[in-house]
Amino acid sequence: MSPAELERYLAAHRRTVERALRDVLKTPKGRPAKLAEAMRYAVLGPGKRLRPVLTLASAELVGGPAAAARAVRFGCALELIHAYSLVHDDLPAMDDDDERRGRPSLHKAYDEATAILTGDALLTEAFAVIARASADLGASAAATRRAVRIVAEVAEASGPDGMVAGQAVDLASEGLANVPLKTVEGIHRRKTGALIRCAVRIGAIAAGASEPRLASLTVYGEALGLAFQIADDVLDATHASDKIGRAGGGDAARGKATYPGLLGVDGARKRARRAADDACAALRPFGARATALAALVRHVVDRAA
Ligand code: GRG
Repeated sequence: MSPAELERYLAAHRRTVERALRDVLKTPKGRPAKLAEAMRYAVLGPGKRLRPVLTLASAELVGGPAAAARAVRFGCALELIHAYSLVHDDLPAMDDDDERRGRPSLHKAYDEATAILTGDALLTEAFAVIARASADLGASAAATRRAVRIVAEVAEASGPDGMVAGQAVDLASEGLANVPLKTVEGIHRRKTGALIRCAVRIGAIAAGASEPRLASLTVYGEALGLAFQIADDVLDATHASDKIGRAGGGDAARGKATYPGLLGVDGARKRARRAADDACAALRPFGARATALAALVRHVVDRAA
């Protein structure tokens, strides 16, 4: 798939996601107006929508366009969780960032209490979205098992053994000298990788993937998560000022261990390319139908080349 074709593919999938996100964030009667507005501010700002696009793409690969349509709201739930994590990550008690996605971070646009509550609301609402979307999978015993599995997958990826664990270890190792590569890998596997892996998996689960197909897509998701994080670190190390919404020069400037810091910029790029190769190899069972997912991981790595 050429870069232009990938761009068209991503744009079409992002449009589908944006429509679904707006629908998911419609304000029910009685919700406090400031909270509702802050939730929309957090989610609907200019993001890449990587996680819901992955859920859509994975469901489409396994079950075609109808399966993708049924999976989109599961992907939106992950985007709500991703947005919550960014809002809380920006708080003074965490990374203390004034900007996000090229705009004031939520606690700057509103206030700290609203930022905390908005994160809480987005995390909780994500599970309500999943519960509502589960009805689209049908009422059979198999469909119910898939829905319950999706709830568990999302909770595990985002909770105290997933993203929250990654964030906790990350904060604890800030400013420490000689953080080993293994620790850095563990931080990112849980902090960033778990949600990306989950995005791919829940799309496949919603579409009724066989266990071998799900295992292949899991390897893809893990390798993509690694490539994504390394590319992000390399972009920070090489041209931090070109990046939207990342103030302060990234993790290295905060005294955190990074892949370029540990492996050098060239070593980090090489490691990202190897991860992209692993991701593409995992797609082989799907043949030519997986070209978009293959092109996506190549694109992630090429951005940092
Ligand atoms: C507060 C529990 C808790 C967790 C926060 C993911 C995270 C954990 C913090 C984000 C820190 C960060 C900037 C990590 C670098 C990689 C990353 C996840 C970047 C942001 O994701 P993108 O690039 O963002 O998908 P957009 O804005 O495009 O959605």
